[in-house]
Amino acid sequence: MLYPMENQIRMVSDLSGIWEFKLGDETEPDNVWEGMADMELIAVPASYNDQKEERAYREHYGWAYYRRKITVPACWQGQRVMLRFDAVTHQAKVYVNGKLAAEHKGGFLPFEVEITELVPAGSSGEMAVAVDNRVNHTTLPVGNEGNCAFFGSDNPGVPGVEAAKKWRKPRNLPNFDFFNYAGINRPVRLYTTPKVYVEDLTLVPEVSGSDGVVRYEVTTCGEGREAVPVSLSVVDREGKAVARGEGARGEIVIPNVRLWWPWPGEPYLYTAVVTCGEDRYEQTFGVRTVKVEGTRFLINGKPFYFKGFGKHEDSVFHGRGLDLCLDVKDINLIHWLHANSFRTSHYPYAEEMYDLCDRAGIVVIDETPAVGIASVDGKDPYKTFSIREHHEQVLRDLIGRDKNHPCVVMWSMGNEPDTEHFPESAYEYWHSLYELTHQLDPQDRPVTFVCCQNNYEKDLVTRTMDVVCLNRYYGWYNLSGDLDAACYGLNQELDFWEKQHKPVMITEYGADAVSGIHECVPEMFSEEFQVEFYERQNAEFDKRSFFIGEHVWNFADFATIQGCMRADGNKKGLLTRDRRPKMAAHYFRKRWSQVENFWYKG
Ligand code: E8X
Repeated sequence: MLYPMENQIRMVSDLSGIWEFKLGDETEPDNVWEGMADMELIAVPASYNDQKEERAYREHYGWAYYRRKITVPACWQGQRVMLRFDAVTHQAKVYVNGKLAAEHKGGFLPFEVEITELVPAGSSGEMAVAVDNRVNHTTLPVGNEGNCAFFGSDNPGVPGVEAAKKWRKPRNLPNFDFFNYAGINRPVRLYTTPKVYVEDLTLVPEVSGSDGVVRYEVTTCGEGREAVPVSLSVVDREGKAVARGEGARGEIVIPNVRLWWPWPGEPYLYTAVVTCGEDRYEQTFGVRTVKVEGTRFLINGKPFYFKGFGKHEDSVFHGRGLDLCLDVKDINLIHWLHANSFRTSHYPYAEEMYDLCDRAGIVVIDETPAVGIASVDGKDPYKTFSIREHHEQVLRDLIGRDKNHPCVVMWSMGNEPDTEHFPESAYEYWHSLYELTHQLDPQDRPVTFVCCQNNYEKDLVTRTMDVVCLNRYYGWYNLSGDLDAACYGLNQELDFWEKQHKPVMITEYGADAVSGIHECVPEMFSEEFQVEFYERQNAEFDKRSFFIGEHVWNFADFATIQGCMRADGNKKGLLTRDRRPKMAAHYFRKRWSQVENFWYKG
C-alpha cells in the first residue's frame, strides 16, 4: 500500500486535530450516532489512554468512539477520493454519513476506503470511528482471556478464575510487557488520485559491477488502465535523471550507482518517478544488497554487525501515538550512541519512522505484532488460539507496506512465542510462515523470529531461521544478580549455537536500572549493575565469530501494565522515558564508537 503523496497531480488533506470522543463498552457498535451525546475532546493522532486523568481512560475495555466532520473540496471534482487510516489500535469500524464504510483488524498497519461517492466533491460529511482495544486469543498481540490472570494461589482470599467471573468486570489481560495503548494512534488523511492511477510499486535493487540494476513493477487500476502508458524514471539526489523504463514492468540500469550504506556510511537515496497517464507517484529508494552467507549477515557484500536496540513507540501523553519530534530525537540519539540499527519491537512502527531510517542510514529489523503466543493451562497455543489467518494477513500487509525501504534488512515474524512445550506444533506453525514470508518479499530478505529464554535444545524452530535471534536474561530473570553464573550459562548456550552454523545475534538482553540508584558494589536495579551486566556479557559475545549483533533491551524506559516487577513501567532502558542517559548509555556510546559496522567479527 502506497503512502499518501501530495504532488502536481495528487492532493492530501490531513485530518489530524481535535476530534470528539466518548468511551463505549463491549456492546458491538451498530448505529454509532445514537451514542454520540456528551462527547469529550481528544487529540488525533495519539492514544486516548493518557489524554485524561481518569481510570476509565487507562483501564478501558471495549469500544471507544471518535467523530469529526470531513469536507471534500469542490476542486477535487473528477478525482478518486480515498480515506486512509495509518493505524487504529486494535480494531476499527469506520462510518461515513451513518454508513459502515470500512472495518479493519490489527492495530499497527494502514487501511483505506474510497469515499468518492459517499462524500461528493464540494460537500461535507460526518465520520465516526469505533475503536476496539480488546486483546485475546484471536488478536495480535495476544491477550489472556477470562477476567483475571495468574490467580494460581490456593490462598482462600485469592479467588480463582471462576469466582472472579462473578464479581470482576472483564478487562484486558495483555500477555505482553507494554501498556495496551489504544486509539487512532497514527494520522488519518483524505487523498486523491486520478480515475486511472498507480496502485502499487515494487522495486528490487541489485548490484552488477559498478552499476545498479533495479527490477520494477507498477500496478495500475481504473477503467481503461490497460491502454494508459506507464513509465518509470529514476532521478538522483540532485534531481538528475539517471535511468528510465517504459511499461508497467521492466529492469533499469543505474550506471556507477551510489549504494545505500548504514550510517556513518552514506545512505544514498534515489527517487523513482512513476507516471500512468496523468497520475504521478514518487518513491525514494536505495540500492543495497542483503544476504546471509554462512554465519555472516552481508550488507552490500560486507559482514554487518548489529549495534542497537529493541525499541517501543512509547511516550508521555501520546502513548503509542505518532510523535515525529520524538522520532527525530531518537534517530539523533541512535547516532549519538554510535548505534546502527533497531528492531521494531513488538509491532510495525509508523511509516514516517522507516522513511527517517532510510534517510538517516539506520538499519531496521521489521517485526509483526505476534507477541504473547504462549501456552495457557498447559494447552498448545497453536491448536487453541485463532491467530493464524490474521498472522498471515499481517505479514502480507507488513511486507506490502515496507517492501521498498532500504533500511529494512530482515523480517521478524514475531516475538518470544512458545517453541519449547509443543515443539512439533511450533515448528509446523512457524516454518510455514517462514516460507510464506520469503515468498511475499520481492527482495527476499532474511526471515527470523525472536526466541525467548527457553530450553534451546527442545526448540526445533529457532535453529531453522536465517538468523538466530535470542532474547536472553542470564543474570536478571534467572541467576539473578549473579553475573559469574550468568556468563557460565550464557557460554553453555553459545557453545550449542556454535554447532548450528547460523549467524546468531542477541535481540534482547538487559537489566532494569532505576535512574538515580547507585551502588559502590553493583546490585540489581542500580545503574552500576546495568553497566556491569553488559560489560560482562559483551566480553563473552566478543569471543564468538558467529555472533553478529547486540540489541539491548531497551533503548528507553517504557510504560507497561501494572505488575509487582514493574516500578512505573519497564526500566531496562539505556535512557529514561524522557530520553536522559543512564550510565549504560555512556558505556555503550564508548563501546560502539570502537565497533565498526562491518568486519567486526572478520
Ligand atoms: C522484559 C522483556 C519485555 O519487555 C519484552 O517485551 C519481551 C521480555 C523479557 C522476557 N521480552 O521483561 O523486560 C524474559 C522472560 C524470561 C523468563
